[in-house]
Amino acid sequence: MAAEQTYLMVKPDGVQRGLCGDIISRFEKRGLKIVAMKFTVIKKETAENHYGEHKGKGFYDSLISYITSGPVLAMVLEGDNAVSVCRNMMGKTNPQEAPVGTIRGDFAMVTGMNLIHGSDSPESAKREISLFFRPEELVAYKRTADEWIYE
Ligand code: D4T
Repeated sequence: MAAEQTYLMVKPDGVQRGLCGDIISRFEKRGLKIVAMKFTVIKKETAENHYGEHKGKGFYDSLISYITSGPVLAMVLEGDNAVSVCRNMMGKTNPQEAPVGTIRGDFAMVTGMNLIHGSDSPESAKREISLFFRPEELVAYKRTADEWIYE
């Protein structure tokens, strides 16, 4: 098992709808390991940094006001190929195209309220983790269940 870390975030709609528990539970049950977690309201400048690649697009302003509109649950999860495993569990950006069984496919209806963010590559994960967490906030520990999750 090559441990990879990814950045996940339950967005303000997920928090307001009381879906944090359901979402965390899916990742835990799958076998992802929780390394860090933080409940916070994102500052505008952090949001602009996080979504910098979308600056200038038609949905950019509403994206920034949505993501800063209330608390989010930010987390770092670890596991074998964690980035792609978590992206597959989230489903497509447009929830109407996300298969049933994925988080967006089960709980969301439109792209502008798609519940969850997940890093799209290991490089993005590193950048996003350092944007939202200080190094000492990532907790290193041995999880005994790993013996029953990985061969
Ligand atoms: P995030 O980054 O939030 O996990 O979403 P994705 O990785 O799945 O998708 P993305 O980067 O392409 O989009 C970021 C964010 O912008 C919103 N969005 C996107 C939107 O409101 N309208 C749009 O047309 C697109 C493409 C949703 C997610």
